Amino acid sequence: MFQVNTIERFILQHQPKHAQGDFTQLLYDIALAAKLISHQTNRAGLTDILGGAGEVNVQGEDQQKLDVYADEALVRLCDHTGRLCVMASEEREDVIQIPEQFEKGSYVLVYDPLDGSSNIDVNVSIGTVFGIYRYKDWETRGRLEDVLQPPRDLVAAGYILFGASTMLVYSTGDGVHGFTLDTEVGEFLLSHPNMRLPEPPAYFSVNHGNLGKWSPAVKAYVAWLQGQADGDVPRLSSRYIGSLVADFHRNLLRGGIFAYPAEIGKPEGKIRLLYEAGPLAFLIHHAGGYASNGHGPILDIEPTGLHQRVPFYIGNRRLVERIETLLIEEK
Ligand code: P6P
Repeated sequence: MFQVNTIERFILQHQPKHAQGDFTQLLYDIALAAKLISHQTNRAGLTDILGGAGEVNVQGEDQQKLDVYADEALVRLCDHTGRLCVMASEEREDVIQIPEQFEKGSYVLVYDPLDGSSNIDVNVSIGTVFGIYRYKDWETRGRLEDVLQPPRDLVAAGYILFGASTMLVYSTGDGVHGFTLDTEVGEFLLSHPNMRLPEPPAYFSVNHGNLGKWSPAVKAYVAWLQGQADGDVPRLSSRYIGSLVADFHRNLLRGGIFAYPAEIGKPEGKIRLLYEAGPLAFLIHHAGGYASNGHGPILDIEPTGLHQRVPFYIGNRRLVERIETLLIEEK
């Protein structure tokens, strides 16, 4: 009999020792949200879910209707279960409190409900990124301090990729595992167990249109990635979709690096620490790779604000460490 491994069965078989039902159920809740968002995303051209929502979010970006839908889906599925004590979303200025009438739980959910949403209307893959922390202090749980934790303290992280198929990839620190949504039965089935970053890497992902905004060290780094500088870099192909989760996922499967460097006048770069760089840094760490802000591990950065941005380099360790060397030499 072939083994059908649903995400529910897999989570139960691999739940970390600290997890009781709550942690496992929280992952189910996220998987359910993924199914709801996938359903809307796949119909995006057929229903009135395309286009702008007519609002600007805390990032100053035009909110897409699917952004709002994905954000609402995660809040409504998670705010009353008694599993969370607080949430934080890319789409909302402040932390999301658990409504008074519900019990506060032990976990903190940080998420970008739909990263790359500017690509929705042109039918390019988009994604949700999430991270899960435990509370800091039981009596005071539910405060900003529970959210502003370094990514190294994550107990789980993952992403959902809405592409040719819908995939949910997550780690609780015991390997990185990928599930593909079987739309016929409405289940996420294990399709990519124990994902490891392959060597040698195949791709590098950076927006060359920003060349004029980079420091000399970053320009030298990108030239090195292009193989123009010296022979010790395997031939890398350039692939940049403009949707972080899609670029990350391809590089995780084929090996490579995604870079969103600091820019002259924008030293913090573009990618958000809490709900983009941090969870992906956790995942790449458990897949054998490395993520840096150009000076050190993303995992060790203590967040100072919900929407803090960081320069971001993530992928095969040797490719990432090169930028750290070049930036030290630039000083
Ligand atoms: P640029 C999407 O807005 C996003 O945050 C990531 O998904 C993506 O990698 C990046 O921005 C693209 O930014 O400036 O190259 O268009």
